[in-house]
Amino acid sequence: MSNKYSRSFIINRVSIFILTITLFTQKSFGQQSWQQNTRLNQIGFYPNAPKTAVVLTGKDTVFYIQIINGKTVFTGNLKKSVKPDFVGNTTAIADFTNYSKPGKYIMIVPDVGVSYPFEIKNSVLKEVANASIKAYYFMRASIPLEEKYAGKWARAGGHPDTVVLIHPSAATDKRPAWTTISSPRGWYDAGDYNKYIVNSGISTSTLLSLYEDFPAYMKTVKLNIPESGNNIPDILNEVLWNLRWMLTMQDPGDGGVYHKLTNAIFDKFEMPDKAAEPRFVVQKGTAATLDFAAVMAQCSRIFRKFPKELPGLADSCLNDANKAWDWAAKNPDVAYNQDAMNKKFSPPITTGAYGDNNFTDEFIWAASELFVTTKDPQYLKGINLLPDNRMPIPSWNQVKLLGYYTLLKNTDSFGKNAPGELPELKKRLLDLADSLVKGADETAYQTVMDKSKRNFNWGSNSVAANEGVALIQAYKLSNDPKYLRCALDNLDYILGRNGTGYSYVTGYGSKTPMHPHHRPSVSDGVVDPVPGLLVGGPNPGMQDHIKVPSTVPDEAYIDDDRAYAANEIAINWNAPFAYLANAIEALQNKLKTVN
Ligand code: 9MR
Repeated sequence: MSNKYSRSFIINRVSIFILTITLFTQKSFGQQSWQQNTRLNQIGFYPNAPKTAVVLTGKDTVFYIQIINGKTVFTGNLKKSVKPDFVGNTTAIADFTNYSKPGKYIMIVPDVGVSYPFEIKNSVLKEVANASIKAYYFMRASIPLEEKYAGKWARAGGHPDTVVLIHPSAATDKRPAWTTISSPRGWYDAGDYNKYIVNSGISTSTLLSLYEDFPAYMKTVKLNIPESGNNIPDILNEVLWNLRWMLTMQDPGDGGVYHKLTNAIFDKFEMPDKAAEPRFVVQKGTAATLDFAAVMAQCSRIFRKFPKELPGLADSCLNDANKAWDWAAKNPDVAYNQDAMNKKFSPPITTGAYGDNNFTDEFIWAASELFVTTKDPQYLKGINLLPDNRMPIPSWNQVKLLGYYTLLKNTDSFGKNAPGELPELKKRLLDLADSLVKGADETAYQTVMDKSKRNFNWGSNSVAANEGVALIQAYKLSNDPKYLRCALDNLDYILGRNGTGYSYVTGYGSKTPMHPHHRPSVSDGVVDPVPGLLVGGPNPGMQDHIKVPSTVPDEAYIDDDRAYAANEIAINWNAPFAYLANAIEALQNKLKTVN
């Protein structure tokens, strides 16, 4: 070692020592701001995959990766972001991809900040990925959550839903108003205790697609739920809880599907077993019926592989999917318009509307699932697969791409019935992925998500997750690792590399939501919220009238249990997050940039 080298080495070590002392003595009064200046995935990184942190500084300085309470193992130079954030400030990017040794670390930027601790190891996101699916167990209606599965979040069962009233809007001769049906099980939708078919549709399907896309990996995911060990993969066991409820939402008289099972007004903030408001099924609608058809068609092909464990289920799912499809063909334009319904029928229903009045995308999705399951080209007859050139990232009211994903990953099985539009569909999906990827590396947080302020609306975190899912689909079609890496960037966004410095998943990360708008988390007397739940995230809309600290798009977030427009949780947000986190775990070896 030359003298010069050893001198700078010693100075370097001393300055890091002083900085570490300063940082730790600041802990009690200044920790937050030190750590707020560095934004990274608060859980960690795969050894040979990209590793990026973002530093809120205009300075051109160095950064160090240090073993917790140990030596510096990596020194790098910060690089200014090409574009500014939504406020107008550039950030500084710390790229430590080339450091790959497993361990527990912090990042230090002299005079600027120190990061939360993070880990480098294989399968580093396994626990959070598991938790994102286990979250559905915690959302179960009609069953007590036992301590051996739920730990400190054990609770009594709520909403048995064995006596559910037919709302006057849903009355038929065979099922008159105020008679009752039984419609137990299912997942609560969100912070509220209602069960909505439209939102259940996309959520259930996204989890089923996770299984279909990564069957070998998903068989290894053990969730410790009551059905575990029954020879059915746990993700499917969990889906079955909701599927069995969805099946009860179809009117056997005509095949139409009730839009939702709901109270007239939202329950109070109380535990599920305390809630005693009457429950109704309300008006049937085209969106609910087609979403039901799509999910049941998908279920049919998946559960057909479990004839011993689930005898007859695949057939009845397909049968019910067909009945729903026929109803929708006869009733192609029945919107759920809650205001209009309330003018005609009583009691008025004021819970979540999930109203939609364009069903082009629902027809495409249901037809695609039915075609893929049956290979019968009749379903696609009369369906224009390319009604326009828009490629909206999926959400509860935009499901066209769910149909495209399904068609594109099953092309090998179509034979002579392959739809002529397939090459164009593939091109559009890859073009979409290219448009997402383009310029992501120029942004302040190095993510697809912070390319556009339009991403920051109600449930913005699900936009980040659903962009990730679209990128994984593109990766599966093309094998191009750039899509996979950008999907990982959006996962890093969710887990801390973002405009607020929150890891938006309850219980996973150092700075996480403690007060989600989620009735059990607020009412159970347990300090920690129910784990594994993705909150909605930044949304300057403030539809809940709770003032967020900043209306800058990616900062418009508050950890307040009244803030349902920014801090609620929901099954349709957790599902793409579960898809993304588990897909990245399954594909971690494909993220390699270092050998
Ligand atoms: O996620 C839904 C969002 O897209 C809508 O803009 C919003 C208002 O209609 O409703 C959101 O969904 C909520 C639903 O209506 C009721 N359960 C909680 C859902 C998440 O906030």
